[in-house]
Amino acid sequence: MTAIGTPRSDQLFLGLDSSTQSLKAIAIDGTLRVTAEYTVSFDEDLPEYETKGGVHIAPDGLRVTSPPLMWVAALDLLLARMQADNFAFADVAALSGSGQQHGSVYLNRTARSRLQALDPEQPLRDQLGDCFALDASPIWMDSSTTAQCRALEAALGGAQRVADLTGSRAYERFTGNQIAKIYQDNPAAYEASDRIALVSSFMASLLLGGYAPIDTADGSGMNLMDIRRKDWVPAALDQTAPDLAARLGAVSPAHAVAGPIAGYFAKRYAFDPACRLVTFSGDNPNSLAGLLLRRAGDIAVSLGTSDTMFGALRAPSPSPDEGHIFVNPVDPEGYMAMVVHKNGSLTREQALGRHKIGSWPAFEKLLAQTPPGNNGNIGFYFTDPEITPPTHAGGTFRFDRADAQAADFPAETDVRALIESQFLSLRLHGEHIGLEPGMLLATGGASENMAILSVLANVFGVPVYRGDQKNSAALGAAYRALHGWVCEQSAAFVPFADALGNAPAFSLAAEPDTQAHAAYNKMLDRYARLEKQAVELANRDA
Ligand code: XUL
Repeated sequence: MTAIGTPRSDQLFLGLDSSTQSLKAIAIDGTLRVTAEYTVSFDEDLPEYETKGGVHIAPDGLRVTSPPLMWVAALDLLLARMQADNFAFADVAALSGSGQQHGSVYLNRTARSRLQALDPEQPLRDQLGDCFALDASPIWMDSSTTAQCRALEAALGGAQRVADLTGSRAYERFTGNQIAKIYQDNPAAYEASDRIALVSSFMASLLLGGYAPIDTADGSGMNLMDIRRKDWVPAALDQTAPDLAARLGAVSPAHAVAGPIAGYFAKRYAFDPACRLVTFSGDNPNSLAGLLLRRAGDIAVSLGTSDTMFGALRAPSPSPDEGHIFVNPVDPEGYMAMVVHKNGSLTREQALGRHKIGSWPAFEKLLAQTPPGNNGNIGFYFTDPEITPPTHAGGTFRFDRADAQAADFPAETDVRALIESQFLSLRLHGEHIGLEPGMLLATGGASENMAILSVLANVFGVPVYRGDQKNSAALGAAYRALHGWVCEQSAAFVPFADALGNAPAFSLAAEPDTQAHAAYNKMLDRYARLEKQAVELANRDA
C-alpha cells in the first residue's frame, strides 16, 4: 500500500506558466518524470490581440500592457490542444501555476459570479470578455510609475524603510505603484474593480471558478506586503488607493490548496472534479522551486526576456539600492533573493542584428575572438530603462581601456562587452543582497549557448550547471502542485526536499578558468565605477 502523502506513479501533476510571451504547461508523474509539454505563443497563436512579444508598448515607451482577455484565450487554446493530444486530464491529482510577476488584472463586479457559473459548452473567452474593469493590464516591463514610487517612499519614511518592510525599495513595475497610477489616472476603472489580481492569481481564479488568493511569494513583488508578517502594510495600502485591502483579498502561502478545480474544467475536459488547485505564484519563485535551489549558495541565473539571478536565503537583508527579497514559495518561513535585468535576451538579439551576425554560432565565434576582460573595453547596454541598476531612460554607453567614452566597438569587442557587462552586473548587485554562489544553475533560452555559459562561469568563478528542462517556471509549478498535494494529504507542512526526493540531477555545462576569473575580479571595481557613470549619462538623457 502506498503511504498517505506519497504520490503514485500513475498520478499526474500539472504546472502552467503564463509568462510574458506564452502560456505553457508541463505535466509530471508521481515519480517526477516529465510526461507532456504544451505551449501557446501569444503573438503567433493569438494574432488578433496584435501583441509583439506578448505586449503592447505605448508610444512613450514607458507604459507596457497586455490584454488580460488574451491570457484567457490562451488557456482555452492550451487546453484544447491538450485535449486534441488525448492528454489524460482525469489523472491530474493537482495543478498549480506560475505568472509573470507584478502584472495586475482588474476584475469588475460581474467577475465573481461569472467565474462561478461558467458554461462548459462555451470557451472561457466568450464568457469573460466583459468582466474586466480595465482591458489593458500593466505588466512588469512598465516603467511609467516613478512619481508613485517616490510618493510611496516619502509616505513610508524612505527607500530603506520600504525595502525593510516589503523586501524592495519602490520599483516602477511593482504592483502597488501600478495600482496607484491606475487610481490616479483612471479613477473610474479603479472604482469599478471588485478584485485586483496578479497574473498568477488571475490564472488560478479561472481554474478555480472564483477569486484565488495572491500567494506570499508573488505578493512580495508588490511593495505592499510585509515580508516578515506576511500581510499587507496598512500605510502602503493607504498611500496607494482607497479600500484596497478588500480588493486584494487575503494572502496565502504558495503551498496551500485553494480548492478543487472548477466544475467547468471537469465537464469540458474531464478533469477529476477532486483535482486540487495549489495556489499559483510568480515565475521567479516557481523557477526557484523548478531548479530545486535548497542550499544557500545554490543560485540560478535565468537568461530570458529579463535576466534574473536568484537563490534561497534564511534571513532577509533587503537593500534600497538593488535586488528584491521575496518570501520563499516552498518554505513559508524562508526567503529568496533576486536581482533582475530588464535588458536580457532582446538586447542580446539586438546585438546580433546591429552587427549583422547571422546566427548564434556566429555570435559564439565572434565572442571567442576577444580575451576575458575584453582588453579593458566595457559597455552598458540599456535598450530599455534598466531595473538594475535603475535608470530612467535607455541608452548604450561604451568605455575604452582608458575610460574614454567610445561611440561604437568592433563587432567582436561589442558582443563580449555586452555579455561580460550583463554578468558582471549580476555579480556586483547579487553580492550586495547576499547572493554569493557556490555553484550556478543556468536556465532560459540563452543557457543553450555554451560560449555565454563559459563567460558566466569565469565571471563568478564557480561551475555552471544546466537543467535539461528549460521551462523552469512551468516545471516548478508542477513540482509545487505535487508539494501542495503532499502537504494536504499529510495534513501538515512537508519540507519541499522531502516531497521532491526523486528530483533529477543537473548536468555540468561550464567550469571556471582561474586566469579568466582573476581578470574579472580585477575588473569589478572599475566596472562598478563606470556603471555609476553610465547610469548618470542615461538619466541625463531622460
Ligand atoms: C521580476 C521581473 C521579471 C518578471 C517576468 O521581478 O520583473 O522577471 O517576473 O519574467
